[in-house]
Amino acid sequence: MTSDQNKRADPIDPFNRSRRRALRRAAAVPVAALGAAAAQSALAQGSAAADNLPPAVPTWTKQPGGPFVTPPYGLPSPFEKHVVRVLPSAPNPFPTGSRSPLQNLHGTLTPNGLFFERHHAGVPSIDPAQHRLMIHGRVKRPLLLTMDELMRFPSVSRIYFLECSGNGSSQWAGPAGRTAQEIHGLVSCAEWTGVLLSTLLDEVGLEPDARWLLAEGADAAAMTRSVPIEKALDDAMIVYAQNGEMLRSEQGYPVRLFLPGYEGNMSIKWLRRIKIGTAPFQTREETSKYTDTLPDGSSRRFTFAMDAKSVILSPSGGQTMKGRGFREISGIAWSGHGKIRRVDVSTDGGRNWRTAELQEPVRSMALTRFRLPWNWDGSPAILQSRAMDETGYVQPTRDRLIAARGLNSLYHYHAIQSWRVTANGEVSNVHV
Ligand SMILES: Nc1nc2c(c(=O)[nH]1)N[C@H]1C(S)=C(S)[C@@H](COP(=O)(O)O)O[C@H]1N2
Ligand SMILES: [Mo]
Repeated sequence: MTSDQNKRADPIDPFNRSRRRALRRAAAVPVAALGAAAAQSALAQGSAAADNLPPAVPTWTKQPGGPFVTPPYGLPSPFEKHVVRVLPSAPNPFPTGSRSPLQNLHGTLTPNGLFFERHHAGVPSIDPAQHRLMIHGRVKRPLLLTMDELMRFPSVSRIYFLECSGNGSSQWAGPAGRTAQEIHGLVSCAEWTGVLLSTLLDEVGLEPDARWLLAEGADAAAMTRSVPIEKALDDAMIVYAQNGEMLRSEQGYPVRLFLPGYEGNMSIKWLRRIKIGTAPFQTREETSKYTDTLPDGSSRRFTFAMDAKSVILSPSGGQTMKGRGFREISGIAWSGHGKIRRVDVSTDGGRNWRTAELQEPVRSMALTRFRLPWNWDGSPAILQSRAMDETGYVQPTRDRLIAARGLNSLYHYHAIQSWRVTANGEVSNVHV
């Protein structure tokens, strides 16, 4: 087991010192020798690629690139074919969602083609010209908006994560799932563009007794949820674009509700109706679904904001670390209550912790990238990350989460994730 305590006892930062040593060693090896070694290993693997390694000029430099017939809508490099969303591991004749390949992503934004999906009745195909958004109920001037009309209102663009409250739910029962994608891939992050809901509510004029609103989707699930008026008037958005382009069909084209920080199911896709009322509407999704049964049998309801969570993505489950020495431990943290204030990382199963660096700018209710250099000495390790948000809330251990919530819950699992590293570098999902 690596001991971070020993490392801390060293007056000189052990990471910098050993890194300098590693760099000196690397510099001492002639470049040509490195090339020859790499070429030899490529040959040993039966590859004909030796001619493409330095100092040789690779084939792709010797001739012009392909003619300019890139598809009108660009695609990732064919060498990145493996980076795709996956369906849940249990076979399902009617798939209900797909997961983001978190461990293959960089930085904090999720490309639209890799954004996770969760559908209750499939993806409807909606002609924007025939779509309307109705706002009615306890208002002075009800509205029926075309997409063109909606897009004439002043717009905002903001970066937020979206997480399904069922993310990680398989972990309640035990260490199920292999990769970060399989276990935690129901979270993604994007720049959302649309109209603040408060702008539209200003337009319709709320009656003094307006307290809640109902949001309804135009899919076959007619998904409905109640939203408190405070959130609606605060940062709720009526979103039509994501990462610079119109919403993808699977994200709610042509328009969705977006409630920053709140559990994903409240951000109603394919939004067709907002009804203003005086009390919650008690829809199926907030009575039977999306509630958590506590140890005393009572139900936790209207949870709204997702609690602080983090997960190490590099290295993470299913990966194999190639060789000891320096690497970066890196992952994502987020909180539905605001900004991430700090992420601590342990390499010894939670005995010792070091504070990771947070990628700037740290945004409220957005994925936040954390990074920490690690000199892996080749011994077995248990990697963990622990997020703290600006309210002071600390991501709980699995034991603490279960002590507070019991084991009857399906949703809202956000305990510290542990990855076991074996001496041969294999990384797997464990509960400690
Ligand atoms: N109309 C409608 N809205 C919906 C859903 C749905 O099935 N129908 N699924 C909800 C759930 S459970 C989640 S987690 C998010 C997922 O959004 P995404 O598919 O854009 O990731 O949308 C929510 N909004
Ligand atoms: Mo969800």
